[in-house]
Amino acid sequence: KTPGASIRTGTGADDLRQAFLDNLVCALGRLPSHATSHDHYLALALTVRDHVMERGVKSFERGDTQQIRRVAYLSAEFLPGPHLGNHLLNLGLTGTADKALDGLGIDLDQVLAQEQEPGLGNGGLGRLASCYLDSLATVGVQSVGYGIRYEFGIFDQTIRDGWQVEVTDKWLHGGNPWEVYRPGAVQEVKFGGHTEVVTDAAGRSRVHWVPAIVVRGEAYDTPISGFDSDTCALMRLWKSEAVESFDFEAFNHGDYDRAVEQKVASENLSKVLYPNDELHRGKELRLKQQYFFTSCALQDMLRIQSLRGSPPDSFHRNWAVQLNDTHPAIAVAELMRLLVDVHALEWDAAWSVTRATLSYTNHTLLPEALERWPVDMLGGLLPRHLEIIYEINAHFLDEVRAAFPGDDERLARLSLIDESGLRYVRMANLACVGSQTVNGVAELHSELLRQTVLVDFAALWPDKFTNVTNGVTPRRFVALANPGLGKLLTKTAGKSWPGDLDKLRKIEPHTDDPRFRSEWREVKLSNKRQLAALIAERTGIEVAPESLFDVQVKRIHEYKRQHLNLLHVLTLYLRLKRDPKADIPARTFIFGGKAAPGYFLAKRIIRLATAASDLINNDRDVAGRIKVVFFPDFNVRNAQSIYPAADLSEQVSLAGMEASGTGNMKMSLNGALTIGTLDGANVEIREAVGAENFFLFGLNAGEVVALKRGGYRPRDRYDSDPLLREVIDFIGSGALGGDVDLFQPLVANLLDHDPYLLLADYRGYLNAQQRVSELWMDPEAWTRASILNTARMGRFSSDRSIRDYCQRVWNVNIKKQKK
Ligand code: 26Y
Repeated sequence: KTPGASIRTGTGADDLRQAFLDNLVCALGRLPSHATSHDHYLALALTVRDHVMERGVKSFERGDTQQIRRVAYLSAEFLPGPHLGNHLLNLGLTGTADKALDGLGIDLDQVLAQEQEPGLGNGGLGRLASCYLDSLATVGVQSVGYGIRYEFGIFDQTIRDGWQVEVTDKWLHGGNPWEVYRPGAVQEVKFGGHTEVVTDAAGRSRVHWVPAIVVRGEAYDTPISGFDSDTCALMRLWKSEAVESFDFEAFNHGDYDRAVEQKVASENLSKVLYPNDELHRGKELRLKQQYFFTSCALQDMLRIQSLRGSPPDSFHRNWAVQLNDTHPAIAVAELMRLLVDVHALEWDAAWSVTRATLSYTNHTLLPEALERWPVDMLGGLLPRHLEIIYEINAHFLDEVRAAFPGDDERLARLSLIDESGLRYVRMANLACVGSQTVNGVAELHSELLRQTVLVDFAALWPDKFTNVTNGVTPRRFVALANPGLGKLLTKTAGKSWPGDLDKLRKIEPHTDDPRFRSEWREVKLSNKRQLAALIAERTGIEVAPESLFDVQVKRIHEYKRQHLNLLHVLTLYLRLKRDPKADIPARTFIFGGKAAPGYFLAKRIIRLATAASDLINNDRDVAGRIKVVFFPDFNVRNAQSIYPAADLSEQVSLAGMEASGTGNMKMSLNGALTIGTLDGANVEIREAVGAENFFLFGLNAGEVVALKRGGYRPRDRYDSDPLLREVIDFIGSGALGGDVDLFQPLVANLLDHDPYLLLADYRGYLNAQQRVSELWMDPEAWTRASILNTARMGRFSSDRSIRDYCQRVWNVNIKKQKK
């Protein structure tokens, strides 16, 4: 037993209470009689952290002997959500903590509510990274998630007069008890300057990079516990600091401004997360951020492996490095630089190591999201990397010429450099060339990748490509978020389901048991009551828990088509106005999601939702029939209240646009039925839960391409469909938001361009919504479908995704270490 461990990490309620009080007094310097709820949170967090740390330390020791190859997940974004409740769940300490605090008259829920979540990501990609760390720890794989410790994460969203207003996120202001600063893991990262050829001691020519600037990277570690597991994952985030606090030369000459300039510039690197997703802009600071954390991560891995006594040329045996999209794709050139320039490997040897180490996950087909950096910008910031990229490209294009002689167009398409106009470095091409494996995030997406964006790479290296369908952690998104359902599942399927989600199948035989069905409905209704209370608190809107909760929560994006959902809402409204007796079941439409601050149309879509909300909720004619809510500040914490209360999950993106989606999985897993297109993982969800338990509509990806190719004319749809005409005219009429001009840009966009084919899918969507209403009016049939959704979603646990990665991509054996 580790000395001292029993005092701080005892697992009885009395131990926990004592440790909690000790932390309150000794670590925080607070008298119990004067402590606030936030103090209680910090004290409990420190207490729980001790438990997690103890496991972490032991698992790292063990890892050295049991698992040679570790996984490094490089991601510019992580969205872990609040830690405390999740750790308690993973450690099996929730009840104990509740009891320990209860003995002091403290309410655990109130303590949990104090935590500020780290919003270090935009949406799906960042949340996926956090689900994967959770699963890596749970299935027992040694891993590190490398990223950036943004001082300001994604903005908090408030709604003022119906508009999104961004408020700075200050997640570190109350202190962050989860992270541990690692002075021993500091790294230096160079920028700018020039390169020189020098002769080393052995008489070999080497390239020496003389930088203009050096920045310090400081490591902050956050342990990520696994469910019922002795393994801990590590989230290691880098904070940038100036190497010297001041430029003393400038300072001594009285040039104070210039003296602090450098310090400020260095610290700016990890200052703020860019709030755009799916839109690449060539912002230099973003490239600096990407290189900064990627370089810190790779240097750190080399350091760790040298501590293990392993030479640089066996890097690939020690590390499997996953690139979460192209954001860390500069890793290809950086690893080459470190191996060739710093560790003196020959080019070819270094290239073999690099290619055996790295793998690349693509998360998007949208052309506007593909990262390309102007050659001049990249060369100015990273002169040595540009040289390396050119050299990689030269070797690569030779290979292409050999495979496809005389095909210059193919050469131009494959090249790492886009030379069609201004010259750009294509990061997806760089990632493909430097990787062992390339994967998409759902079957359809991986297929479309091979057919479109990466078609030439797929022709060259068909075996490099694979699919790993995304997954979500059932710990946070079922057990923690939906304890009522969790209890029912445990009672019916046994207690192992959170770590073995296929066990959910065991509830299927109970589908036709009336008692089970009524318990199922009771759980859902209770979740809806809780959400209704939260909605009232946050928006002042009263909603009926018995109504159908129709939910669309995700980033606001045209391709995700929140405005298609709104067309349906308004069509229903107009129908109810015309025909007050219409047989339409009561519905509550719930929207949530942030818009990128500079995304004009996305902000108008939010405004349309809030305008619909104002109009409909205050119209007595439709009282008790439909309500519309825009739930402000959709984040991980709020998601945990919303998913469990969803009856209907809106997954209505235009087919071929959503790489996977993961909210679709979270809602179906919590018993929602999906209305959706054949897009992303919807396709696989529908296969899993059964077509009869899924409301399908819309064009498929092939039909989308054909329609666009044939010259799509949205105005024809408008002209020929009276219902569509009525609702579009209504939006443009000024009846919503009280201003005729307000939604003109949206209306004009739909009538003249409609790039995401809303008008083409409108009718199919209405029909599918009609089927939703009909099924809802048969509660037994609805409940049956709801149960089957949960029962058959086991495949979508992120544990399965991680096992797939281990097998298909990382070549890591899973030796589950049971406690
Ligand atoms: C280039 C930069 C501006 C950028 C920043 C963030 C580009 C993209 C992103 C984030 C993308 C993202 O979240 N993609 C989503 O990844 C999920 C996980 O794989 C998918 O489920 C989802 O379909 C996809 O949109």
